Amino acid sequence: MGREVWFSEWQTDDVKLSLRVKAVLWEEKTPYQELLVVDTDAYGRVLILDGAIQTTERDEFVYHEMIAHVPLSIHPRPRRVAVIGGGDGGAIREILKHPEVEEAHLVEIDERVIAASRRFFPAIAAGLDDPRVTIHVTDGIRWVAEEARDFDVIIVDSTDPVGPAENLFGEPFYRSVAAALGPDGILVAQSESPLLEPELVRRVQRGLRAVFPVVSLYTAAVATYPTGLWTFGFGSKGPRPPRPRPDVARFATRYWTPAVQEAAFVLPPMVEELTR
Ligand code: AG3
Repeated sequence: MGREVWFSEWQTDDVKLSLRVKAVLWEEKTPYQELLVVDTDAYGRVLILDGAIQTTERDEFVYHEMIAHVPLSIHPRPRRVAVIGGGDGGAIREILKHPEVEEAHLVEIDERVIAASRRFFPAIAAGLDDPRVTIHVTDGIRWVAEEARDFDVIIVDSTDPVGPAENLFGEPFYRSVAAALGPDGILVAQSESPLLEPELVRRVQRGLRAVFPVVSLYTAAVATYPTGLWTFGFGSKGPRPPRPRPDVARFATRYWTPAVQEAAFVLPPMVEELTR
């Protein structure tokens, strides 16, 4: 019998998600984290950082479409957009579908994530060479505080709130993001599973409320993330969710549509209570 190799993400001490591995494509200890790329039958190629699944070929579109199109379709004219984290390039690829976008900045602390994505996930990294894109390999907290001004949309596509991303989940960072946004500016930040991390979801909502006049939350179903139900915090200086503006461009998507977006802001009580 052939040998079976499995990758398991320990989602909690008591729960793991295991994928049978066809091949280990890359393994590296970067200055910031353990980076692993495996190929699987179930989800295609999978990018894993410090043991946590970030991106799979089969379901990445859900998360990347929802983190990008929601703020970009609500902002009246998103010309300057930044992604904090998101070194795989998936959010950038979606942002570039909006013809209003003139500049898309990727601010990734770990250059090795970008390199691995270019090499093993060319379809996800595809947008990174677009002339509208500028890549900044630096600490997102420092970049937002010192270099970012007059952005229309800032997207926080971070890892879990442990390790390098820890300080991306809190009021001080959101304050600094607000200062880097123009008058109609919108911040969207991935905010983890409401079933597994209710206190984190609450903390993000509280932090956003302390800074932004318009605050909300929406969900999406991401198969390979813990519990499958994922949240995104939404903070805005003016534009209100959930509706996309009527003139939003048409482009191909597999999860996001204007109707899905509106529905994504309708919250089950167990999620709604985390926004109060
Ligand atoms: N960033 C969110 C990943 C969180 C997943 N957590 C986990 N598997 N424990 C994804 C980056 C994709 N651009």
